[in-house]
Amino acid sequence: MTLVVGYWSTRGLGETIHLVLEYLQVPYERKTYHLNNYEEWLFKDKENMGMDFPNLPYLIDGDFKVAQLQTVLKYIGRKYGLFGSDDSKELARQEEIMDNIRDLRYRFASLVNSPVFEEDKVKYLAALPNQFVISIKRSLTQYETVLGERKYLMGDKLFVGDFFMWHLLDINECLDPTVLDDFPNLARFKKDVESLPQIDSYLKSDKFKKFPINGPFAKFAGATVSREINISKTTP
Ligand SMILES: N[C@@H](CCC(=O)N[C@@H](CS)C(=O)NCC(=O)O)C(=O)O
Repeated sequence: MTLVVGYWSTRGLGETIHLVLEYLQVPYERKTYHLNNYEEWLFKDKENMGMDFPNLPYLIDGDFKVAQLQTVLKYIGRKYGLFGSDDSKELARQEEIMDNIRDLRYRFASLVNSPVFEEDKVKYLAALPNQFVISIKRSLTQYETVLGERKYLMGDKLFVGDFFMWHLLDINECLDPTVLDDFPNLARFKKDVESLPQIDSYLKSDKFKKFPINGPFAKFAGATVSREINISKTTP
């Protein structure tokens, strides 16, 4: 059964799911909602797909439909051996990493949508101790330490969180190509993930689009739309 991943025509939150499925070489299709025709999602599929909590990204696996990035990644991970453990402490470590990366992803989203983007970008990229709310670098320091001698975030074995982290690092490098300069372990980790044969060929293929990363209202790497977006509209 071919899986279906639904998402906007941006890298956004959908890309990590693509990366995991490309690594696994699991057949999947993309249902891409183009921002120029956002009504297809908002006023058609969202209401009619029979999902309990319709959102983007979503995954369809046969008659099972589910949304929420973390949930989708864990579902795929459990199904194909890239998430989960019989050891509740190891499982909690996997969950902790996933939740933490999600927080960092939201921090990136807050930055790129900030009305004072340039000002906030300076704080985001500063490694000052009093910038914990907004700075990415202090959080990257934690990952640098966790990686230490480990090849991947949980050790020698890949898990879905590694792909989530790769994507987070990649979009931050798009924002500032020097962001990993002080983090040799993270830079090595990023290269290791992109050197996996399946990921290497995916990143070189036409399927992978580095940009746009964000929606049309973002101040950085946002999608270009050729028409007005009026999301207050309530009827098709
Ligand atoms: N917590 C959700 C957030 C999903 C979300 O905000 N999706 C945005 C795109 S990044 C969207 O446009 N959703 C479509 C909708 O709200 O109908 C997740 O992690 O999947």
